[in-house]
Amino acid sequence: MSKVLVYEKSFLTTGVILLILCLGALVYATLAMGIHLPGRAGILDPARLNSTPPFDQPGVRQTGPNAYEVVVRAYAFGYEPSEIRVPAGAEITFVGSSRDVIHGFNIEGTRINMMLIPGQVSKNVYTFKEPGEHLLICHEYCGVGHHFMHGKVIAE
Ligand SMILES: [Cu+2]
Repeated sequence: MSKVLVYEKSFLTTGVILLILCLGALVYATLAMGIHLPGRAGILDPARLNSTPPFDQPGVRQTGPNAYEVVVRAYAFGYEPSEIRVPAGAEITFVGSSRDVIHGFNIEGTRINMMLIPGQVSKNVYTFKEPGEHLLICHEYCGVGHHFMHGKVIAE
């Protein structure tokens, strides 16, 4: 066998092994670790966001013994509520939507990173292990006031 054929064979083998490893990682992440792309948690009329439950009452509410729901409305250029206080160690479900344009919902230092899309409900669950203050920022360019759009999440 010529040297070129040996190289070609080893490149092909490496390629196939890498493909199988990547596919395996994908299947493992999906089935064993439960990692999924965030799906649509619901749809609504963005013009009536302020009167559609649960967005008619933005804020933090207890939903179980150690579970809380945080309902957030985004608008140009802010969040309602802009200061969110949640207990550390509890399971927090963030539910958000926008009434005008696409906004971001990124809590610094956590894996909470959602898009708040008009007409859609975004949902994400997180537990703050330690008490602390986190910056909440919009990471989707939403207009001239985008860089002023922020809030605060305080785990206590
Ligand atoms: Cu923005």
